Amino acid sequence: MFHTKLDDFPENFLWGAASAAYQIEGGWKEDGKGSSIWDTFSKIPGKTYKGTNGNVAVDHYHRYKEDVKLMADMGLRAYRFSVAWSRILPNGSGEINDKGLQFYENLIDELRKYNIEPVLTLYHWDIPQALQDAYQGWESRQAIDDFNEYARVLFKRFKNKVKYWVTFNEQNVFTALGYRWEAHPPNIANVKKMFEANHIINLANAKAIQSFRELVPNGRIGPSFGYGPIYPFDSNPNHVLAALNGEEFQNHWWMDVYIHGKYPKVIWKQLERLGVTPTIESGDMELLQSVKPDFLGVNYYHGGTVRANKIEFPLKDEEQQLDKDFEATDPYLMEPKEEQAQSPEVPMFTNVSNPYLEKTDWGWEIDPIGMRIALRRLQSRYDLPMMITENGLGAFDELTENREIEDQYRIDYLREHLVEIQKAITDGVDVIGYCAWSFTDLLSWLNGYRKRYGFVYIDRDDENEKSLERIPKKSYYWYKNIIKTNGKSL
Ligand code: BGP
Repeated sequence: MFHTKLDDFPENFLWGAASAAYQIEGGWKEDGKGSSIWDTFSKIPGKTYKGTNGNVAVDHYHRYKEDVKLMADMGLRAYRFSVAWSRILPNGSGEINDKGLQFYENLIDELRKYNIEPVLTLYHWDIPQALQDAYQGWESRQAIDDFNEYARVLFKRFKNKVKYWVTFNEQNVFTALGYRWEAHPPNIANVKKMFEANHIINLANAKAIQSFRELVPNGRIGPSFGYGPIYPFDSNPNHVLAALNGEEFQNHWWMDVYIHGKYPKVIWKQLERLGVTPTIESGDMELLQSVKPDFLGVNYYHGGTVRANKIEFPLKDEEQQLDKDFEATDPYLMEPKEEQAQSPEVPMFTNVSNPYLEKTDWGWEIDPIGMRIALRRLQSRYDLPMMITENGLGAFDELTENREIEDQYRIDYLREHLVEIQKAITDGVDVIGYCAWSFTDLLSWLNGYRKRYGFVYIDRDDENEKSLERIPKKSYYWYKNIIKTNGKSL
């Protein structure tokens, strides 16, 4: 703290909540929807927790009016959701499915009826299976044109109804988990393919923003990046250098392209040494440099702590446990595993647990101050307005005998993060909104229905759809009051 009195949240601050199509909608084959890569991947035995999938999810497809009414009663000012590409273009390109468009139009109209600002995400990880089958999805440059075609359909239809648009959700996460760790579709472990696909997605992002400028001149568009600040394990300059490497590799590698249209040099050279740089064709860099987002979407859950690589700088005894804790718990491990790195080089950094931080039931570090650090770093490097497009706590929630949820732990988590956002605003950071993850409970990609994030409990579990009843949790009423007082009651 270097100031004692905090600024108020801006008057028009977008107090919101977020979701993604595959995680809430269900209706996976309804009204002409095609399959997405998640519809297929989740059916591969052993890939998701207890084989859970989004066939029914929390049935938002049929219950969106009830869900929006709950948002309205809460006073929500913004709702971030994603569109399932395979509802709009069941084959990925070509024939448009009007019923799919109509569903989103109905949802948007319902939101606007209650003055809830829609924040529309174009891509939250679910490319149509037809495009994966036809040309390996994001491995082919054809996906740039097909994504653009899909985006243009939505821009044209909703340009007068939606102001805020998100292009790609957590490109860093879905490329790493999908192409490197075989943990998401398309279920590949190949670093070279990861960087190739990633470059193609960068081009798709830029091309869609070009179309946006043409078709939605008054709208705002940006990517949502899964950002976590990287800390050095301690002040040993070797560890500080490792943290710099980590920040460049895990964050700037993506964000510098979004904002400046170029790849950071240090990482580019390292990838060259490893033989995994993406193929750059003529015109690529010009396309990347021709656009700039209007805002940065920031998904913040936690950062990471790193030390110099273990090969040149062996762990001290007291560091062994931190190392083990990390390996055991973090699902977003990005450091090359020896067998998968395909690298003769020593790693640029090694991830370790942070001894100062508590963890969630799923081993994610809880680091509210990291939110302020994230916002500060992003403001000073990129200088764009920011919207927190995700932040929240995944926990086991238990229904009491009175059918209530006493999720004080979630309230504490959200409150602490919001206080740090308020401090960042006081520091001088431009934050335009906050979308908690998530509005209702929903399907966690790999962790089933028992990892709950919502303000609203859904009566279902991993084995059974049960009643799908919506039950507002204690945190629902807490957030309602925060919104009503524009954050003054934090
Ligand atoms: C983000 C995703 C969300 C959501 C969240 C929580 O990475 O954008 O879709 O799932 O993480 O993750 P999990 O469901 O793994 O707990």
